[in-house]
Amino acid sequence: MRLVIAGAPGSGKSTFVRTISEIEVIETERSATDQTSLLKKQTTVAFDYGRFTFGSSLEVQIYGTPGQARFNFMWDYLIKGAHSYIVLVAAHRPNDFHYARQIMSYMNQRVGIPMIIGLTHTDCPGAFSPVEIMAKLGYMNQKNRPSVMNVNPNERGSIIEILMASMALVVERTGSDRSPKRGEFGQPGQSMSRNTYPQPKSLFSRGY
Ligand SMILES: Nc1nc2c(ncn2[C@@H]2O[C@H](COP(=O)(O)OP(=O)(O)O)[C@@H](O)[C@H]2O)c(=O)[nH]1
Ligand SMILES: [Mg+2]
Repeated sequence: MRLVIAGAPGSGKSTFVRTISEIEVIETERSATDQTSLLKKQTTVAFDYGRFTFGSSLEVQIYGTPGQARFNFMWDYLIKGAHSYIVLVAAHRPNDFHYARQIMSYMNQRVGIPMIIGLTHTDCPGAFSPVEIMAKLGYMNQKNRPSVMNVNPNERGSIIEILMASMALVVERTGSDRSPKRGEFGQPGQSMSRNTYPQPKSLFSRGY
């Protein structure tokens, strides 16, 4: 199964991949030269790649996207090969919520695969509650919204929980569309019924 981890710079994507991967992670970090350098020295420019195996049979390939929208051609490439994705949102950075929303919209316009919102930095001072964040992300209706979970990218156990939730959604979605063959996740990217919850309007049309 191929899983994409998206989110704003500093939300925890590279840490997520590094913590869980059982192979040496392929990282494409370079010195940040724009406003991201105020947040951290290094930023991902292509993707982070890691791998995790459940039991002996299910291999999850994990691709962390670059956070900055100017690399969104990579988002496009990665998401089209994915079975599901997780958008990390730093719970203590309300200024990033709008951007997270735009990332979700970008992805949802391209694929109809399961998504989970992973709230990171929930242990940090000033962290907003899940209910507040979902409202700020535009999901007012509790019954009609994507899955949301806390995740600490520095903790393996926490990552395994969200990986399992993500796989469960893929299996559920595949099962509701047609009879899945044992061990099969269906085609990445296009598959299946589109997410039904409301999505924010379009973004990054040009030069964001
Ligand atoms: N305390 C805390 N720190 C976190 C959490 N998630 C990520 N971090 C830290 O946030 C920093 C930025 O993470 P990084 O993986 O580089 O973010 P990326 O830009 O999304 O790849 C790192 O120092 C992480 O250890 C979290 O849930 N709690
Ligand atoms: Mg990174």
